[in-house]
Amino acid sequence: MKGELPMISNIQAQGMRKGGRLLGLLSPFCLAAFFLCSCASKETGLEEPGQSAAEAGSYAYEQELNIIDDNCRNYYEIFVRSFYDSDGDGIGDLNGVTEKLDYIEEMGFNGIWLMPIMPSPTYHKYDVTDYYGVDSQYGTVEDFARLTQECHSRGIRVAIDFVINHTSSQHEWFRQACAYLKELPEGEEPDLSECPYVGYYHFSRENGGEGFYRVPGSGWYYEGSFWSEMPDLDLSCKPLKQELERVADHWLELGADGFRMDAAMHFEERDQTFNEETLNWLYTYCRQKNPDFYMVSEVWANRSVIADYYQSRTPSMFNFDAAGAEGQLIKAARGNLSAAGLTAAMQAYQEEFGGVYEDYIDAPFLTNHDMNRVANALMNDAGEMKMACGLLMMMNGSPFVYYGEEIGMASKGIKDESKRTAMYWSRTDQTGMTENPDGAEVMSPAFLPVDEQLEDEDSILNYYRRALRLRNENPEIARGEISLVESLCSGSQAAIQKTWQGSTLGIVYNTGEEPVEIALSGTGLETMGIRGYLTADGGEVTIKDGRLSMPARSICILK
Ligand SMILES: [Ca+2]
Ligand SMILES: [Ca+2]
Repeated sequence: MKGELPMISNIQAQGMRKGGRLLGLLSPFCLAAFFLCSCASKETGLEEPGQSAAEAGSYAYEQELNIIDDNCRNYYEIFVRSFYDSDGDGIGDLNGVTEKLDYIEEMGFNGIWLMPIMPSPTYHKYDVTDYYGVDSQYGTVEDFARLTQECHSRGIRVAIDFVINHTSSQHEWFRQACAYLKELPEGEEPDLSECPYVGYYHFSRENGGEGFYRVPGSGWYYEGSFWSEMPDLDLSCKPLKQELERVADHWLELGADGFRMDAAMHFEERDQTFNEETLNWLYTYCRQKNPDFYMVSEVWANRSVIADYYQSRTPSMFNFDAAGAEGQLIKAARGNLSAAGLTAAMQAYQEEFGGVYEDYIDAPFLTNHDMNRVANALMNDAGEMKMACGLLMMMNGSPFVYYGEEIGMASKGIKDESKRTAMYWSRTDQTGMTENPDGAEVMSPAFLPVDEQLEDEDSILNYYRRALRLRNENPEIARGEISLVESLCSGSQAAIQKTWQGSTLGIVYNTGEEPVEIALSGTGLETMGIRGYLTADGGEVTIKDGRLSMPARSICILK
């Protein structure tokens, strides 16, 4: 494919980039310039800013990696079905994930979240029929054990989706409970010693209204708050909790390092304290088995409710305030929220989440499997899409990247299937490419597949890689205490400092469409030098006489 792409000059490339698209922008000259530069800087050991214009797009600030082995990680969310197919049946599988670990590692991720892998009748598998197995479409528990082993040897931790608000209506527990209730004579109470599974769910003789369904052929009802085929579990039931502890043991023994807790605010619809206690119970249990155990929970709610859930004293809640087309990060990327507004939000998260639970680890993200993709929200504007990535990667905690966002995949319409389409690896090599979920609407991609973006220094993918690299070079980004540099926070400019273990760095933002020059004198940043930067147009950030020159849509790390 490389040979077929046109040779284009930097000037042409710059012009085309302004059009917002990245198709066919491979420039061997650019690549050569990049490698020459980084070699030169390594040899001299100097971090010399100010390359000539001919080297625009080059990057001479690469630092040593400094990856801390804790639970602040760079997570990659994988829908296994659509990721990589190892055996040619068109369905992605665990061995496919194992095969792509080089890719994941080289991107700079050191954690993966696997969407549900347990046996299930649905394509998304958010309704489990066996908590101890792996769905045969995805492989076996042995495949999972091999995957975690391979991950661990690369310093990657594995979180799995743990779906305990409900099971599948096909789960043996539910089937046995329904069969028992059907046979129960009118007026008689269920005997849990005869059928303990009746206690696992919310059965009642009363129709609870919306979200309740009749057990066919009986006078009993059950709660199914999401769907009739997803009966809700009763997580106050002691035998069920003991069973779920055995399930946790099972997955920890197979090498899982953490759980992503699905639907945590729905455990009991009107009892937040119960939900927090339930998270705390499972987390405490797993922590006893593995002191490094991680938990991140889905509480799809506003900032103050998310803050409340940190009362569970479990590590992470997904930051839904920052996420999605109307979340703080994407809004800031497209200019609907000022950079100053975003840094103020960052400080608010620190105060509000940290104020409830000191050891919280924020879990920011742009999109997930339930949301339209970044490309939709930003109308395929590559510059804004890179900006969104850069803003995410400067956040505290553990950022989560939904597979395919690093190449600017799009989703069409509102159907969930369309948000979960096949990872676009290549247009010439179909190896490992999966089929799309049935019913997915697919549109032709606006950006190149992985193999071609890897070759293009200015691709969205390489922007992600550089942004992840900055996190892996600078542990202060994930862990530092934030303080605003108030005098530089105005409109599309903002600056903060982050301090961790006595080490401070500055982060300066220009989210605007114009280059800016920022005077650092008197801000506390004036003694720092450029440590690294991200620019949407491939331009450079430079410092001269205490003035920082930043291209449009750029972020600079000072230290
Ligand atoms: Ca397969
Ligand atoms: Ca529930």
